[in-house]
Amino acid sequence: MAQRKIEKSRRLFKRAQKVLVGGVNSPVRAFKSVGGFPSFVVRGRGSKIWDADGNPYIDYCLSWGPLILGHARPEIVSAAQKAAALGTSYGIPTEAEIHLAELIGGAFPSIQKIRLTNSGTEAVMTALRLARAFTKRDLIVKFSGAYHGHADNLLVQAGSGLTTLGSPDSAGVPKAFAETTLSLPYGDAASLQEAFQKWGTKIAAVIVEPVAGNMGTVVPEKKFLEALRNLTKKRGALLIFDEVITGFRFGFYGAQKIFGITPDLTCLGKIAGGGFPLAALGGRRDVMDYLSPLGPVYQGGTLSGNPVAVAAAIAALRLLKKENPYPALYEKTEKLVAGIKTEANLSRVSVSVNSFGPMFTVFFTDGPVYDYASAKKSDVKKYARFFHSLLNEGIYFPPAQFEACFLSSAHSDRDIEKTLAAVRRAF
Ligand code: KE4
Repeated sequence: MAQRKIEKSRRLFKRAQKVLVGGVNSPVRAFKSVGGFPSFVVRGRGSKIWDADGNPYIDYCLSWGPLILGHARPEIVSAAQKAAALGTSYGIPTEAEIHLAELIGGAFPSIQKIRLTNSGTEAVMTALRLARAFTKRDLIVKFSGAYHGHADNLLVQAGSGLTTLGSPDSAGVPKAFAETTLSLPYGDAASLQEAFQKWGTKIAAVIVEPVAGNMGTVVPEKKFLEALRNLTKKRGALLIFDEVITGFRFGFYGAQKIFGITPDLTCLGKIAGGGFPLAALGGRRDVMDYLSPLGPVYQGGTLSGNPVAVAAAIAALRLLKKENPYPALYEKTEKLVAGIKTEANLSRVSVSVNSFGPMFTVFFTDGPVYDYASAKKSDVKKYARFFHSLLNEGIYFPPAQFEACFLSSAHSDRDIEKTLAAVRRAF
C-alpha cells in the first residue's frame, strides 16, 4: 500500500513544536509510543475524521471515548450553537444545569447530588478531597495501570511491595504527596485486604475504574468490585467509581449498574459531557454536602456548568436515551472483535483482545491480560507497526497500546468490513 500523503501535517507539526510543548496539548496525542508524528485533523463527521492532507480515517479513538454518537452529530452541534448565541458563559446559575444534573441522576441512582467540573481530573481531585474531609483520613488507594487524571497525588506508581506507599510517577510531585497514595494490582482483592489490615484506619477512599481503559481494556471480576465495596464499607472508607470512560459507554447508566455495586461517589466525563469540556462528580448527599458553599471542602470553577457545554451534554444524553444505540453498538463491536481474532489466527499473530460492550483493546501478547503487569507484557513495537499500518489505510486506532478502542453509533457495517480488511493486511 502506497504511503498516504502527510506533507501538510508534517509542516503543521514542525510549526506546532515551536510554540506548543511537544506540538500537542495532551501528551498521548504526540505519537511518542507509536513513533512518527500526529496527523492534524481538520474535521470529523460520524465515524470519520479528515486530516490536513485530505486523508479520511475511520476513527476508533473518538477523542478518547466521548464521541459515542460520532463526530459533529448535528443535534449536539446545533444545541451548542443555540446556547452560545444566547451567551457563552455567565458564572451565574442556569436552569440547564439543573436539567443536566437531573438527567445524570436519573441514570445513576447512586448519584443524589452533583457538582459539574470542566474535566475528569477536576472531578477526581474533588472526589478525593471530599473523601479525605468526610472520613478525616489521608490515604487513597488506587490500582496500578489505572489513570484518573493528572492530580498530583494520583501520578503515583505502585510501590515496590504490594503495600508500600507510592512514589511519584511524574516530576514535580512531592514525595509526601505520593506517599498519601497506595497503588495495588488491579483485580487483586487479597492485596486490598492486606492494605486494609496494614493501613485500614488511615484509608480515606479507594478509587477504581470499574472497567479499566487506561491500561488497555481490562474487565475485573465482579467479586473484585464486591470486595472493594465490602472492605471500604466495613472499614469506614469511601468507594469512588471513576466512570469517566465507562459512564454511558455500556448503556444509559454506568458500569456500577452492570456489576450491581453502589459506590459512594462517581466521577463522570467524556460521554457525559457530550464531547465538550464538561465532567461531573456525584454521589451520596451526605458526602456531597461537604462541598462549599454548604460544607468545608472548597472547590470551584469559572466555567463549571458552562451553558454551551451543558447544552451539548443534554443533547447527547437525550439522544442516547431516545435512540438507545447500545444493542447495535454491542453487535458491531462483537463482529469487529471476532473478526480481529479470526484475522490474527489466520495470520498466526499472537494477540489478546479484551472487550466489554463498545470498547476493546488489541494487546500484542499471548495474554491473558487481567492487570497492568500482564498488559505490560505486550510488544509495544508490534502495536506501533499495527497502528501505522492501519493508519496508512485510513483506520485510526488510539496511538498507544495501553488505551481503549471505542465504537460510535455512526460506525457502519461497511466501516467494520473496511477495518477488518485493513487489519488483515496489517497482521
Ligand atoms: P480528563 O482530565 O482528561 O478530562 O479526565 C481524566 C480521566 C479520568 N478518569 C479516567 C478513567 C480517564 O480515562 C481520564 C482521561 N483519559 C485519558 C486517556 N484515556 C484522556 C486522554 C488524554 O489524556 O489526552
